[in-house]
Amino acid sequence: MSNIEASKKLAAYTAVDRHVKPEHRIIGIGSGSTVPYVVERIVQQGEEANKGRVFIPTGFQSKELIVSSKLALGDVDEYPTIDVTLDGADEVDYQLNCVKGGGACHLREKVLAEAANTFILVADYRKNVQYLGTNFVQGVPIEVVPFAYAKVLQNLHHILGSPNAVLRMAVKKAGPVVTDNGNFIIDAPFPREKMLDPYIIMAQIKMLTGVVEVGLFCRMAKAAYFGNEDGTVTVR
Ligand code: ABF
Repeated sequence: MSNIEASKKLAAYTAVDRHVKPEHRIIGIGSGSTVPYVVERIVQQGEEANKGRVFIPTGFQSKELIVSSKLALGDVDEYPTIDVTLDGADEVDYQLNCVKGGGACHLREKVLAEAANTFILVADYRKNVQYLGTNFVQGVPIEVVPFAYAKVLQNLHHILGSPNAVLRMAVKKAGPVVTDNGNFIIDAPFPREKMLDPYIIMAQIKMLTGVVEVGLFCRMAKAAYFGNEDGTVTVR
């Protein structure tokens, strides 16, 4: 197992051990490559612990994960209050604001984060940054209704002062990426100064007509767990 993979596993296992408690019945399961370790650890809690629990997915990937792990599947429209949701992130800052949506699932991820009494982030050490946009985040993902994408791009260019926001294309540019909700994704890189208080830019983008959800999660997480290369875990 590579160092990065081991770091993801460490973060996920530690977060489950601390936050998925015997009394928790409704559990939100996020997306990405760290979350399978979350589910793996939950399964290790045993059949007795998982009897009567319902697991709510953020998208197709986590739905498959829940079903293949033989856990009970539910949906957020049936269970609008969740005990704890665990999810990955593309970057997390020191105030626990984060960028999500690399996997184009951030609308459902945000609904499950908001529905949760406790929202926990799990990630490897590369995601732990002082300011969003420090490492490899290519931009903030923005889910938009398809017919409005050109207008939203125009408005984003106006807000950003440069035409850097782009429509996310599927592999080999076969066409735009389409989300589980039938929408498109725009990736909008922001200048560093806009990320000092991401809440402001998040609110500004959410006001644009045609925008469904922004991949900035501000002041939502209770804690973030980062697995480090040396086998330690950083908790924020
Ligand atoms: C989801 O998966 C996303 O919101 C985020 O883009 C990504 C993180 O994935 P990984 O755990 O693979 O880094 O949580």
